[in-house]
Amino acid sequence: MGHLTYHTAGESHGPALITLVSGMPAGLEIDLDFINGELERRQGGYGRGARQKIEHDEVTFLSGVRRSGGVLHTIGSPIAMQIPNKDNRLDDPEKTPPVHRPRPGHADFAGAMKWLTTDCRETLERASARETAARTAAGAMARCLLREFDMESFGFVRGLLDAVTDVAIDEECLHDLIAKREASEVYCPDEKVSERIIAHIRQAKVDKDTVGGLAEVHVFGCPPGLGSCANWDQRLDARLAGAVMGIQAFKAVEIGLGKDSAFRTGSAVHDALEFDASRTDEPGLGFIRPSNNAGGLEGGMTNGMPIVVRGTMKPISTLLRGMPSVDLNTKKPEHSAYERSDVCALPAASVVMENVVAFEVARAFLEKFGGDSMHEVQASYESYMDMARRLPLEPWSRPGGERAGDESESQSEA
Ligand code: EPS
Repeated sequence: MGHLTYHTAGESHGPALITLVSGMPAGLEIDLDFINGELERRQGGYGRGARQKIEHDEVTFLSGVRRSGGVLHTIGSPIAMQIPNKDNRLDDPEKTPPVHRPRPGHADFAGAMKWLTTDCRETLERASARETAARTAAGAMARCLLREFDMESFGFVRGLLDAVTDVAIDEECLHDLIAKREASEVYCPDEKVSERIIAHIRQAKVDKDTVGGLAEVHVFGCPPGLGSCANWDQRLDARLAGAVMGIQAFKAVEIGLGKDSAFRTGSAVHDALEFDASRTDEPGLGFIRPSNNAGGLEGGMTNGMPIVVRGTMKPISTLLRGMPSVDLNTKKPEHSAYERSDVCALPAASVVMENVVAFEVARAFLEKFGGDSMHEVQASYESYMDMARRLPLEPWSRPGGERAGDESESQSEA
């Protein structure tokens, strides 16, 4: 069994988006309605443009799953998912004309230089945030695995400009938080702040401008020890940062207290450790932290507390009012090109973030507990949790055998 990984393919106005997931154990039940529900949420949110009225994102499986007894489940082979683009017009040059006036902030200019062209079209087609539908599908599939082990990811909009909620996120009120988020057109579980966020987006539209903002994800139920301090690229915080920065338009990522750690001393940052013997059945194994400034990660490994990740999205770079730019053919000053776009895609980005974060947690989970089948994964997980609760363990010895070294010790004694 290889590592859990995924790739995507597809252009914004090509025929379809493709997600290829490999390394998922066999026997995992796939909740197709849940995956499609996440795709639908990603299409929503106040501030979206006209494109979302055209598309209706739904996954079709091309490989890696099978339906038996009415249940869709993985079979251990690579899983290919397809999401069609209804606005499929990339092969019609009249409907997808060349773009010579790069939009500052978009991939247009850097991509044109990279591929040695003055037409930004092909760059912008792949750089488009349309591709996040494919990534959301991968993450939502990974959440089917996490849910089997009582892990859940919750993403929401923290705020934008001066409208930022201080709502506390707690697993105990998760149902209430989800209901409040669902009731908000901007996926913010705070009614008053939602209204202010909407007002800012409306004003940006009037001003022919755009806005970004802050999205946040909490992952509950993670056992300790996911990720590793052994190598930098196995640190889960590093991988989470990479996954979140990989979302189009994200410019910063924080874990837990994040950048505010710079403005406090150590005693006001680090989370004290306590033990409560009545809570050993919980993922934290009875170890309690009165605070969670570390965001559930110490040394790049989960510590049993919820993972907390916050991402900063810059404002959408396609401005109706345009920005000073240069025509790449004439080198003369021009206003940047306008392509139909969103005024704000922060609510959608919070859904993408909720799912890509979950994928990285699932990857780390399978690195620790992985096996070819769900039977093996479950046995490995349960056995580890049982051993962790029984700490300190006796030094390892082969069941029924002698410990390595016993023989030489007895020989030297003789
Ligand atoms: C995007 C431009 C817009 C967005 C798109 C991202 O697409 P279009 O040019 O077709 O109107 O709507 O996002 C999506 C299509 C999506 O599904 O999220 C861009 O340039 O990044």
